[in-house]
Parts: sequence; structure tokens; C-alpha cells
Amino acid sequence: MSYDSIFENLNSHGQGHLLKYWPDLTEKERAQLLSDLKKIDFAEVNELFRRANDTSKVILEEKVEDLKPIPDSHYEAVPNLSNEKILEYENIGLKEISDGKVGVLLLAGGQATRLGFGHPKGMYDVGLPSRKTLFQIQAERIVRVQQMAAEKYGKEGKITWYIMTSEHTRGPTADYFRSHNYFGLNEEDIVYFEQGTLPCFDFEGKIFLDEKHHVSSAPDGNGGLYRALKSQGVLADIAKRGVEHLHAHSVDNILIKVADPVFIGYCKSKNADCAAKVVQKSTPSEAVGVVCRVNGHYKVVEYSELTDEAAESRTADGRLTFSAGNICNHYFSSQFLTKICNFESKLKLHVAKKKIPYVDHEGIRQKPTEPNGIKMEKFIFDVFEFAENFICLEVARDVEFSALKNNDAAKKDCPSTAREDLLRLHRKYVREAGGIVEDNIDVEISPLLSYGGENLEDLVSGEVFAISPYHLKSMQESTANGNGVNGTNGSNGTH
Ligand code: UD2
Repeated sequence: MSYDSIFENLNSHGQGHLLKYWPDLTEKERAQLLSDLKKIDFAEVNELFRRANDTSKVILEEKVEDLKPIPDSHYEAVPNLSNEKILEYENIGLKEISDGKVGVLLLAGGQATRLGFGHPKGMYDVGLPSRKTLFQIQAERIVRVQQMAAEKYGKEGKITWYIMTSEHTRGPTADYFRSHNYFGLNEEDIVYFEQGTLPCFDFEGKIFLDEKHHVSSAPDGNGGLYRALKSQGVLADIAKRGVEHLHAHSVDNILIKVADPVFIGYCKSKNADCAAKVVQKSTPSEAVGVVCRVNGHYKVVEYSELTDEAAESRTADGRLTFSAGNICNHYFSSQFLTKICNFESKLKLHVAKKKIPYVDHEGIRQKPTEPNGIKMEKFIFDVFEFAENFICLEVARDVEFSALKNNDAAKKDCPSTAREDLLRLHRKYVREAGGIVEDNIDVEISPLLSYGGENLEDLVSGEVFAISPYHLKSMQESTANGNGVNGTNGSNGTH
């Protein structure tokens, strides 16, 4: 393609400025810029910019009267269910796992900017006694839940772990798993795929140059999942493997019950095609979206898009009206995913005003201190309204949700809170199994030993945990690694 034809194409879409520094570039830099430009369909992205602007206006005008909470018929809360009911759901889910019908969609394409960690967030170690990272914890939960399904139904079905990365996180993520021997999973049961990017715009719709030879772009949001599932052949893989249920979740929730059999069983027994786990929102300003109905459609209204009036609205008994806090923890039937991926281009766009580094008119790279442009994103939950049977499962926050978003300076949703929340939950599991442990003692339970508090009695009942830290491991793990942190009777643990 000649310079003239490229320039003409860009100019006709109002983006001719992207070639402003062409004369200054080396051959290599020109090739880089051309490769960036070729990836962009300018008619499409200009249209996205226009739609994104319209969307943001509509959201601002959304009225509190149009919002309704989720009806009881579509909502169950684990803390209110009987043990029998929970077991019933769990057994249904374990059966699906043992039949090889369950997959996990891990959303790991985010840039972890708030955390300020230069690697994929899943590689973060929050400082547990075991020093396990988020990826390792999640991998080991998959190993354990497969084992539970095999123990229950005599057949070991494999869970396929679909890991969505972005162009920045793919290489390091794949290298990390390879160098850790896939944490006990089979290499062929881990499938990486890459989400797309979208250019960053100024407020007038001009695309920024990040460098003279590089267009500014950002991942297209966790709703980029749908386009990627189709374009990267993941839907076909799901069909080929006979996976019918997908548990999709964020990478940063240290308490995530990966491939949760209770959730899968609940969704299967209700014949749901799409579902969300939620927690009771703690305060009106908590940074979680709320699952609700807007003009009759199931939706998540994101925290940044909820008016103060709606966020603070309360029921007659003083509870928050919109209390179903979204925790980026969803269920999709494979049929529903296939349907959605065919019209993902129509999904809503969300606009975030950001400080976007750019090359200015003099060719100098600027790092603005105030928002100077927008990033456009799609959100995973914007498909809820297309579900035929959408349901919610409320779960206890202290058991299932502690997100790692920020660094420790923020004092919330940070490494220390994630670590403390996990250790608090594990102390609770130890006590429920008959162990004696004070609040100041750190006890970590390996996911290979126990997925959700089961399988602990023989090990901890009557034991006093007195010297921090403990790491309770499975027999197999202890044999393989030796003891490193405190264990009961010196058998399954470390000191
Ligand atoms: C997400 C939810 C919010 C609430 C909150 C709870 C969305 C859009 N918002 O907000 O409603 O539940 O979590 O913690 O789901 N990701 C990608 N690609 C991207 C962007 C994000 O894979 O382009 C992943 C990211 O790695 C993470 C997950 O999506 O695992 C959530 O992303 P986030 O941390 O940016 O979302 P947040 O906290 O604003």
C-alpha cells in the first residue's frame, strides 16, 4: 500500500494526523506504524466512538424510577438455603464436572493499573504462608474440584480452563504456567486466547498516537470476551469438547470458587442460560456494579454509571434497594454463548475518561495529569438482557469475595485485605472442622486439600493451632514438597 492511499483512507475518516510524523520515521518504525494502522477498521472504530458518546449520554439520563431490584423468583441466597439444598446443587454440579461438561472462562486481560504490578495480575503473590499466587490458587482449586467429582461419581471429567489474556498478558501468562508445570493440570486442558484492543480517542474523536510510530490502544474490556471467543476458535473448542456450562470470573478474587459445583448445579436445575453471583453491597458507594432490572431488562448498572440517588435509595426497612452487588462471577450455558457471540458487535459501549499519554503537535510525548480522552470498553455483563432465563445467586462475601484491585496504600481491595480475608476464612473452616485457633494465628489451607472447608476433620479436629503460620497441605503435596510451614502433627503442613 502506498503512502498516498493510506493517507487518503485515514483522511477520509478524519484520522489523517496519525501520519503526521511519517517523514521522521525510520523504515522499521514505518513498518510498525503500518502494522498498527492495518489492524484498525477506521469506519468501524469511528462508529464505535459515536455510539460510545451516545451511550454515555443515555446512561447519565437513566432515571431511578426505571430501575427495579431482581424479583424473588429469579434470586436465591446461599446463606438462606438449607444444607440439603446446597448439597443437592453441589451434587448436580459435580456430576456435570465428572461428565466433562464444565469449563472455566478466566478474565485475565486487564492491565492491573490500579495495582501497579508489571506482570499479569494472576501472578501476584499476596504474601500467604505458602507464597502461592492467584493463578496457582485457582489452578489448585480446579484440581481439587475435579477430584471431588471423581470421588463422588467414580469418573474423572476434566475441566477446560479457558484463559482470556490481552496482547500484553498472553506471553507472560503462558510462560508462567509452562514454567510451573501447569500446577498439576494437563497442558491440553488450558486454552489461552487473546482479547482485542480498541484505539484511544481524544474527546473530539481523533485517535491518539502513543508514539510517533505507534497508535494508542487499550484492551476492549472484559466484554471483549465475546468477540474473542468467536474469532479465536474458542466456541468451536467448547463445542468439540462437549462443554455445556461455563463459569466466567475475574482473575483478582482470591476467594473465587472456581468451577463452583453449587453455582453450576443451581443454574442447571433452574435451566438458566445466564446467571450472576452477587453479594450484598456493603455501602452505597462500594465500587461494584448492581444487578437489577432496567425497564424490564436484567442488567448491571456499573458503579461509575449509577446515580447517587439510586445508589443511596433504601427500602422501607432501611436496606439498600439496589443491594445485589455484582462480583464479576457469571454463568453461561454454551448455547447462550454461541447465540450471543453472533451479535456481539451490537453490545453497549462504555466510555471511561482517562489520562492518555500522547504525542503532541510538536512531536513531544505528553503524560497528562487530567483526563484528556476516552477509552472504550465492552462489559461482560451487558449480555444479561438477552438471556431467556437469567437468575442470581447471592453468596456470603466473607466466603466468596475479596478482590485485589489496588496496592496497599489504598487500604482496601489490596494485597493485605486479600491475604487477611483468605486467612480469616481458613480459620473459620478449621474451627468448623473442630480445630482450635485464635484470631491472631495464620492458617492457610491448600486448595489441594480442601476446596470449601471439606476434608479437614481428620486433620484438625481437636488440634490447637498455636504458632503462626500454618500451611495445611494434602498428603500428596507434603510428600512432593516436604514440610515448610507448620502442620498438625507435623504431617500435612509446614512451619
Ligand atoms: C468489575 C465489574 C464490577 C464489579 C467489580 C467487582 C465489570 C465490567 N465490572 O469491575 O461490576 O463486579 O469487578 O470486583 O465486570 N478484564 C479483562 N479485559 C479487560 C478489562 C478487564 O480481561 O479489558 C478482566 C480483569 O483482568 C479482571 C476482570 O476483567 O479479571 C474485572 O475487570 P476490572 O478489574 O477492570 O473491573 P472492575 O473492578 O472495574
